[in-house]
Amino acid sequence: MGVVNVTPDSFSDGGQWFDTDVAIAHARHLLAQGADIVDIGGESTRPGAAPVTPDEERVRVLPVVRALVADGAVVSVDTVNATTARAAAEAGAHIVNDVSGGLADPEMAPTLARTGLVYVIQHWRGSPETMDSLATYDDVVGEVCAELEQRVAGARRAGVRPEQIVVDPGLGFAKKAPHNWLLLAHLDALAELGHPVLVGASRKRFLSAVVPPALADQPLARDNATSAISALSAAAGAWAVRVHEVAASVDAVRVAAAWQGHR
Ligand code: PMM
Repeated sequence: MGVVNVTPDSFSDGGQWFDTDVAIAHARHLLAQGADIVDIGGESTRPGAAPVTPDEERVRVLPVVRALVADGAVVSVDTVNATTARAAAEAGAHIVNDVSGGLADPEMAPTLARTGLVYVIQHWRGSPETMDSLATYDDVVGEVCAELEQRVAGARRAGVRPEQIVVDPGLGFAKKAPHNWLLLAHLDALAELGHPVLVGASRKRFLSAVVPPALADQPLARDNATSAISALSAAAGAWAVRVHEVAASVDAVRVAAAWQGHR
């Protein structure tokens, strides 16, 4: 899953793809590099990012979604807003990627039940403003699994079918570095929830621990580490990895598949 942030202020690629035509060209580039899905987002979830109204979010993402759907691409929309999810479905999108797992907008799950799209339920706590203060766990793997199970149960009560649901541990969302590593090392526990697992580690701050110290503050310097995580996630059975730099992760996932195929 290749990331296209149509935002002026994402932490990892702030502003690079904000123009509609540039965003469409970037998504096409990621698909040409081997992405199976492109994930189009119009709102940065970085703490302190300027809030975006759902109206503005739709102005940003819908033209990009329409162009890529017309190309025949599999399109995901990264949104916490049900109105944007519904408009994206009408524009032909295939997946709604909700980093709040339905907590931000009570209309999200009913909307997904009606549209029937694939629904990525990500774990988070609080909101982008408060999540850092909520990153306290006795047993991060057990608590994230239990909280995701609650989100999934809520979606099911609203009528979402089990085969629509993908779960995501939400690396960096109310998680400190050790929490992210523990969740990665226990992806099998997430898989036991019975849904495909999406992993979004790309360029996140916790990866700065494994890059040379002089590059620690540069998100783009985390791409090699990201592709290593892609290989390990694929080997652990993940359904998809959400990444900014697609080419290396495509190779990494293929390496994992070849490796597993020879066991
Ligand atoms: N991370 C970000 C945004 N959306 N969606 C899912 N499903 N999982 C993630 O880990 C995730 C996400 C934040 O990263 P970005 O601002 O670079 O897109």
